[in-house]
Amino acid sequence: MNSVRNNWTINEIKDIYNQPLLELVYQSATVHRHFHDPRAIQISSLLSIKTGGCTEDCKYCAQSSYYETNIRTEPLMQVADIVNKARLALENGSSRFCLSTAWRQIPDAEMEKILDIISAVNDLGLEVCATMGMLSQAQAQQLKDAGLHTYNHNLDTGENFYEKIISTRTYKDRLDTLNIVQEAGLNVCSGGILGMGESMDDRINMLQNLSSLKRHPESVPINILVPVEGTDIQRDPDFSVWDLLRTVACARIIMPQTQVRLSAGRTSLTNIETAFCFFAGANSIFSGDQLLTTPNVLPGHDDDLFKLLGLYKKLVK
Ligand code: SAM
Ligand code: DTB
Ligand code: SF4
Repeated sequence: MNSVRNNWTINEIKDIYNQPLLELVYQSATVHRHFHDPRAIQISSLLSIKTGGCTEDCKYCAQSSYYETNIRTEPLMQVADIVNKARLALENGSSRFCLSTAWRQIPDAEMEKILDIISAVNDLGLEVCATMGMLSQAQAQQLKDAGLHTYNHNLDTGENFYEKIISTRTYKDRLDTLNIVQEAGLNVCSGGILGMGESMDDRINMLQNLSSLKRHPESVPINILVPVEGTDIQRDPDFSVWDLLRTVACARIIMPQTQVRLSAGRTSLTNIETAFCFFAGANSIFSGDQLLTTPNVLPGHDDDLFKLLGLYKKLVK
C-alpha cells in the first residue's frame, strides 16, 4: 500500500483496470484514503492567454489552424488583464492557475513577457501552471526561475493511437518535453483525453507511460473529449462513464500520490457520476465557467455539489 512504483507493467495495469467495477473502486478508494484527505479537492483555474491560430493539427482542438472553428486568433493577453483574472480565481478558492497558449513552442519574441506573467501570478500566492507546447532545456529552466510550479503537457492517449489524432509531432516529442520539464525540477502535469475512439489498450498504454516517468506526474488531468464543431473528431458513441471511472480508479491506484483531475467534459456528467469519480480517487477539478474555449460547469453548481458531498477546496500549501 505504501509503495510508489515506476515499473508497473501493461499486464498489471490491465488486471487492475479490468477488475469487477466495484472491486476496482473499493481498491482505488482505499488507496486514495491512505495517501490523501478524501474530502479535500484541489481547485485549478484555466486561462487561455494566447488563443487560436495554432500550427499543430490536433484533431480535437478548437484552436488548431487546420480546422474551421468559431475561434478567432488573438494576440498574447496583457499582463495586467491576466493578473486580474488570476486574483479573481484566487478569491473563488483556486489554489492553482493554469496559463495556456496555442503554440507548438514558446516563440523567442514572447519569452520575456511569459516570464513576467508567471512571476506576477506567482506573487499572488497561486501555484502557477503553464501549458505552452514543447520546451527546450533552457526554456524550462527560465520558466522554473520565474516561479513556475508545474508544466502541463498531455500525452493525450496511447502511443499507437497518437498518430491518428496528431500528425505534426510525435509521441516521443511529447515524452522528451516531459523529461526536460522534470530535469529542470518542475512538476509535471500530464494526462489525456477519453472518448476519441481509443481502445482500452490505448488508455492503459497512456497510464503506463505516465507511471513510468522518473517521478510520477504531480497531476494527471483526465479530459473527456469536448466535441468542437469544425474539428475532425466526434465523441465516440461507445465511450461510457464506466470507462472514465475505470481510468480514474486505475490512475489513482498506480500513481497514489498524484492529483487526479476531472478536467474537460464535466458538463456531460451527472452529479452522481461526478461523485462516483471523487469516491474512486479523483481529487482535483478545473473550476470556472470557461475552460479554454468551451464552457465548463458553473462554479455555483460545483459549490452546491461540494456542500452535498461534504467536500472542501484544498488551500494553497
Ligand atoms: N498547446 C499546448 C499543448 O497542446 O500542449 C497547450 C494547450 S492545449 C489546448 C492543452 C490540452 O487541452 C491538450 O493537450 C488536450 O489534452 C486538451 N484539449 C484540447 N482540446 C480539447 C477538447 N476539445 N476536449 C478535451 N480536451 C481538450
Ligand atoms: C487539460 O488537460 N485540460 C485543459 C488544460 N489541461 C489545459 C484544457 C481543456 C480544454 C478543453 C477544450 C477547450 O476549452 O478549448
Ligand atoms: Fe495547438 Fe495545443 Fe490545440 Fe494542439 S492542443 S492544436 S498544440 S493548442
